[in-house]
Amino acid sequence: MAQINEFVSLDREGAVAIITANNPPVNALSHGLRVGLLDALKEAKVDATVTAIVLICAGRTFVAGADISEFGKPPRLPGLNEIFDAIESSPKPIVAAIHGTALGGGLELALTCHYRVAVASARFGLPEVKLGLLPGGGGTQRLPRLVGIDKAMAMITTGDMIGAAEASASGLIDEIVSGDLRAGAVAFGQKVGAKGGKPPLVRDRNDKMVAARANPGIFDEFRKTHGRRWRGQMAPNHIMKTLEAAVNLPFDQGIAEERRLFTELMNSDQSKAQRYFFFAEREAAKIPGLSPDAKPIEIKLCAIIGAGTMGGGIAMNFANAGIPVILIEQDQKNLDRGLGVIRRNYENSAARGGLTPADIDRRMALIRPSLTFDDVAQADLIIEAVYENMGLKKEIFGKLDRLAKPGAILGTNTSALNIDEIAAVTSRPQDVIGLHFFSPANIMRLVEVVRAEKTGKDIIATAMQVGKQLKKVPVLARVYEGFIGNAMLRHYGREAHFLVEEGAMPQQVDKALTDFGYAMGMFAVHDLAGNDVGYRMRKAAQASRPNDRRYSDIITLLCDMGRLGQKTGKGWYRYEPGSRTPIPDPEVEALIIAQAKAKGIERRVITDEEIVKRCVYGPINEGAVLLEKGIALRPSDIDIVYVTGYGFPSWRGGPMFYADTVGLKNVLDDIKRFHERDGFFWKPAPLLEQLVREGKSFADYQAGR
Ligand code: T1G
Repeated sequence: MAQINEFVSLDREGAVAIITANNPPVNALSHGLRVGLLDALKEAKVDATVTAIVLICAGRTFVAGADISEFGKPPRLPGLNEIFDAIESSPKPIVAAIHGTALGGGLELALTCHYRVAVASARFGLPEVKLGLLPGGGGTQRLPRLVGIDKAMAMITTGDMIGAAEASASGLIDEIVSGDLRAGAVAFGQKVGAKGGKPPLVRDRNDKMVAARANPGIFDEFRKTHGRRWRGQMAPNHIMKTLEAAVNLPFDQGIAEERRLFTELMNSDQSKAQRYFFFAEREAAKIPGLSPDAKPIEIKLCAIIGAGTMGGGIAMNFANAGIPVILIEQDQKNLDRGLGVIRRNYENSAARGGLTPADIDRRMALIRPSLTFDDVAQADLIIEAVYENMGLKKEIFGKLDRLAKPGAILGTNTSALNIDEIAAVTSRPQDVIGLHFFSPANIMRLVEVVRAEKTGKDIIATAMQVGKQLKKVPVLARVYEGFIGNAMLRHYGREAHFLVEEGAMPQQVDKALTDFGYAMGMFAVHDLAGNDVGYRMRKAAQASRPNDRRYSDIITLLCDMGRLGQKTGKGWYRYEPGSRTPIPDPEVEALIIAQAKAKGIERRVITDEEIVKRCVYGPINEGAVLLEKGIALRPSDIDIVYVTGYGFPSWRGGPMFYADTVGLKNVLDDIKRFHERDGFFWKPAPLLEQLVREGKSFADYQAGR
């Protein structure tokens, strides 16, 4: 075996040359790997004793794409296309041998090979759209030629992966290798090598393009069905243009169009934001100050107290990850209802093709229902998920302290209560931690991991690891009212309600926010969740709240009128029976105008710009406060929370990244303007003022930490 360079080796088995890429952790196509691949290809191609070449990767995965960390930097040759041309021009068949994930430039590399074989667990995808990009290495032109235009549209506009069985059925791969991948690929290489003749190129496959050309309406149809999800985003729309080019233009012209549109996206703010977000998600897992010997504890069994909406969703995450879980309730009725919801959720996923009946049975079998609280004694991790009541939570943690085994982690799913206070009722506060899941917990990716004052480092390390095991994005926070997300959300919500009193209507606020990129506006979300969420608390607070600040009571008045939202057919909007489409309602508009009059508020014309600024800058200002107080570790963590938990558009990077793109001075100037008008809620965060004084950004702040 010859070591071509640090990243590539060249080996032989009979007449088959084997090129092995080895660039941990995910064999990204970094410069060094590209150099090595090109040299190895050159060597194998000119060796007359070689009849076929196998391209395989060492480590846990095949190539997972171009090296994202090289984007935005001066390009270094050879580029990807030089490698692809070297492969396509080979007179000897080249077989890509795939395990793990063939993603982005990695799948494009495989698509330039003459054949593709894979192990059954391999997965395939072109996830560039998640980076605000499109496949820029020929993927938009080659993939549809193999799998057809419909599948290519679905795969590339979602960026979702497919498995080996689906890849084989759709013609993406030529063989699923059972047993050792290398041996299987070499055998395949020997077979095709012996055939002789010019190896087949994907670029020459036009049968599926001709078929698509016969149905020109497919693109608009696809846009009509999926376009709503792409609102405001450049990448999905550019992708559609490249796929139209794939069907309507000769291959090389299609490639030129792909390159043109790729370059546009690469230079766009949206892609910069989404590339920032990619690394921010990985950064969130790295906790400074957690010494290497803070060893995560292995969780073999979890127990969840409460089978309500949150408890049930959390239990599903553990079953999905293959971790047995005991689901504890007080009475059979609640337990049966909780299990029923879980099974229905799984059946809905199966109906969408996401699960097989066997998968459902396997996961349900991992969820052990129980009416015996003492069962917590067996668990390595216990998560309390009962409704928000401090007395009840203290009672439960008191019992846990007596019953849970030594070293068990005591987690609470509270979204608002003081975890130090909860921990204080136990003799082991170092084992208590907040695990704040978001509803629906089996879907939402965010988990706020809340360290209390005495939480041990190994408990924090374990909680972060469990979050990753559950395929969530765990973000560390400290105890504070609303932790990170809800602490920021209250500024967003407050301003939306005030804007409605001052002159806007719910539909104007919601449109301004969805145009900005939110999936749903504030008032539509209220109606979906129910305006009665927090009603009792609001009513109770009305009598005792200090009168040195402003409140909006419209949502409480709507509840008094029975306008609880979608569930009562009317809330901030009204809904036709069976429809979720919000319709502005004159009755609400009249209530709003009357409320403003009663409070002596003179309504005025409100611009969409003001709506966005007040609803977005409020959370930004609070974000700066959270950094000062050490509640959040870094600005990028705040961005992760707000994008994965609160619907902030990922193509704006998150509120803190967005603030940097607007310019902190501009943001501060507006906050000061709002402060002049409404002193109490808009005190500029000292950190924000300091950064502006120093001419720095949140990115500088993070880099300086
Ligand atoms: N480039 C650079 N670094 C990468 C990388 C990549 N493509 N993929 C992963 N990493 C780093 C990551 O930052 C982390 O680093 C470590 O690897 C482990 O990753 C021309 C333009 C493969 C499914 O979008 O989806 O090709 O934090 O923690 O959970 O068309 O990584 O340890 O320092 O995520 O096991 C397209 C991106 C690129 C795939 C593994 N490819 N990667 O998940 O590990 S654009 C992608 C992933 C492109 C071409 C275009 C996942 C994974 P660190 P990890 P994981």
